[in-house]
Amino acid sequence: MPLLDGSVGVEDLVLLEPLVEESLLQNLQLRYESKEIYTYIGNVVISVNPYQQLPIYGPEFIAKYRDYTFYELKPHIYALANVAYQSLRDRDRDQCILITGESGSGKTEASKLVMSYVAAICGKAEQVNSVKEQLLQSNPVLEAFGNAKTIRNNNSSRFGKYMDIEFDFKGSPLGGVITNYLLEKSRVVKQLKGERNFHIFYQLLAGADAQLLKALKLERDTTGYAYLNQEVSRVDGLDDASSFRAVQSAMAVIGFSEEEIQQVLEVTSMVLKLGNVLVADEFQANGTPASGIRDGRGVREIGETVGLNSEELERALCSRTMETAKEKVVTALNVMQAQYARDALAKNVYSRLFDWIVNRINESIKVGIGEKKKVMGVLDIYGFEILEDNSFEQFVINYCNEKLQQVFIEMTLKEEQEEYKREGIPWTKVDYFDNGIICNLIEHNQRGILAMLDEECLRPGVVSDSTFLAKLNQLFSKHGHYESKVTQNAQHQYDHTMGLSCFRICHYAGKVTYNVTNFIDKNNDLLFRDLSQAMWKAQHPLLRSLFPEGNPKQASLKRPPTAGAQFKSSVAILMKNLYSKNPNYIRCIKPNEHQQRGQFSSDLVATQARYLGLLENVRVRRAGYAYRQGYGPFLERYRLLSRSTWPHWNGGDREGVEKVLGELSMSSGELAFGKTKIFIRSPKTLFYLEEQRRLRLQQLATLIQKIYRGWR
Ligand code: AOV
Ligand code: MG
Repeated sequence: MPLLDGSVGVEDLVLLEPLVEESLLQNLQLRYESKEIYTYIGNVVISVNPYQQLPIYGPEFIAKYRDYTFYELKPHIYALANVAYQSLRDRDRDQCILITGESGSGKTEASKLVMSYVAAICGKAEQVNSVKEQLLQSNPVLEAFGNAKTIRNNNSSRFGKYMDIEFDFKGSPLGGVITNYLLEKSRVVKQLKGERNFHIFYQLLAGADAQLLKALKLERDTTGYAYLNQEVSRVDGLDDASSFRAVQSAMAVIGFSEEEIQQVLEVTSMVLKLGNVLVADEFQANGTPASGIRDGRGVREIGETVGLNSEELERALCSRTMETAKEKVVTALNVMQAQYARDALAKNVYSRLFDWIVNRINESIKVGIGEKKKVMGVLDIYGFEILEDNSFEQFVINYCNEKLQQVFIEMTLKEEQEEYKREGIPWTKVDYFDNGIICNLIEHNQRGILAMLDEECLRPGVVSDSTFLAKLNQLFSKHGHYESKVTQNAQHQYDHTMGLSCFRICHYAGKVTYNVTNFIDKNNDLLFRDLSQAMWKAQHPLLRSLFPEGNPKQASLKRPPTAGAQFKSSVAILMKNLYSKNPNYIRCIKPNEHQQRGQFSSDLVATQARYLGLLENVRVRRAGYAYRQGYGPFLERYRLLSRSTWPHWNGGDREGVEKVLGELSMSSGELAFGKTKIFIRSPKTLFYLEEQRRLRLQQLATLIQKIYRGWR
């Protein structure tokens, strides 16, 4: 129970004195500088990204953590994974592990540590090993297609991921289910300065052998591809060619057939080639501007790769058919519109391919219906985001985090309450900030921002981002967590940082200003029907299956749900899932903006500590009793403080603890004796106990020395 090693700060922030932001940051920094990257808040693990390989992982450490209870060793993700797994196996409680933090803070690495720990300690049979392999090998595949180099992280996940790992009643893994959220598909066609497209494109070009490249009609050089040559192409520390081979073999382990792998690569190369399809000005017979494909080669090659008539594809890219009940009208697109259509197609094909890959993995790892399962869910999802320019994506990501914060507070409180109940200790109510009002502002079925956005998207007549904003301003002018230029003007507050096309939400983690430009378009997320119908006509079985709505027989006039509505419903499903499980939290923190080891920027960490609600977490955790420990381990540590229990004690653990604490004359409200644990209200009392223990150990050492000298 090394909770209070003075040299590296407290191992549990619940014991922090005084409890203020400054001391919290100092404590994290002190620990970080001593390479102690993990710190607890009760059973929550805070992890500060070390940006270096620390010698604290692998079989030796796994073996250690497996044999000890939570507080007996230094804080570690392994300790959390161990508690979660044991509680799942022995107490039959489904678990979820929620990993949050901003980009580059170490979430994905943490999720892999959890998975590898659990894989190492659960089940040993041959058949179980192949399940484990499949589960673990899903990571390189999803990372190849869903991760990219960004300015924040060389291996940034551009999608959210929730994975249920399912076990049998003995705790051996059976399989799992992966759910993915909101792939950042805009990256396929455009990357920010210093960033790359998704890894797989570079991996494919670098790693495919000459034969495969030829079959896919690709060139090795990335600079020939419009979607790849915008920014950087190489990343220090990433070996694209060997990653490609790893991805191929991972897909095979998971159970993709050779044809399936080939088809996935064909669709991937189709996306690359779409970027090179040049759209140029043309004129219709009547002189109105239109568009045409300047260099037919790209379109022809795409046609050959995926079995699609190239004229059909060209027509779909350059014109649009409007259907009414009575007639069909074909209009030519101008260059801008045709380029937009081309990029929209590339983004759509890629994101649907990604969904297909996730589904395909699920098919391999799924567990038979009817088998009774125990479940451990692992959530690795984007943290709260405040960028310089925040758009629809940040809006939904922050909404998701708002929901997760709600789960977090409610479940932490509930867990506390349940523990008190289990232990037979009276519960005192805890005050906390309830962010339900912000969640409501966004998600309310009739009057929430998402509902307003949908209403605008579906409303006939002229709709635009500004009519949407006007609607919000009207509806929420008095809402305590909503601001805009208009509502500010009404209140005679002038804030020059906010543009006219913006609204601001006061999230639990801070204020974020969103620019409504493109909200309507991104929420609509519509692909021209001409394009989906063309894709459906492809001979390529995989590509074709990605566009079921292109089948004219199935095409209904009903539009698919909007991006916002889809996200909201998947968040709702996720929340329901999380509420049904016992939560375990890993809160990841990025220590600096440079992906550098050893640098700790207090300001940066302070912001994240606020977004993660760490202080609130500590406050809730110690609102009642800051510290609790089973009678056995507690007695073991402190029994040397009482003559009744030292050097020998033959009674029960609880009686022993009563003896020790009884002799130290503490105020009565300070302690509570639960059924299996002792509860201590303030950290000061624990420090006092530790100090007494230290003095006593000194005394004993001197005594032993004296005896030893006497003997000589
Ligand atoms: P993220 O998942 O939180 O970002 P990652 O887990 O990808 O962040 O971590 C970013 C990088 O930090 C990794 O590629 C490693 O180089 C390093 N790193 C993280 N954790 C550790 C660790 N425990 N030990 C050593 N190095 C580590 V994002 O997906 O960007 O939201 O979008
Ligand atoms: Mg990640």
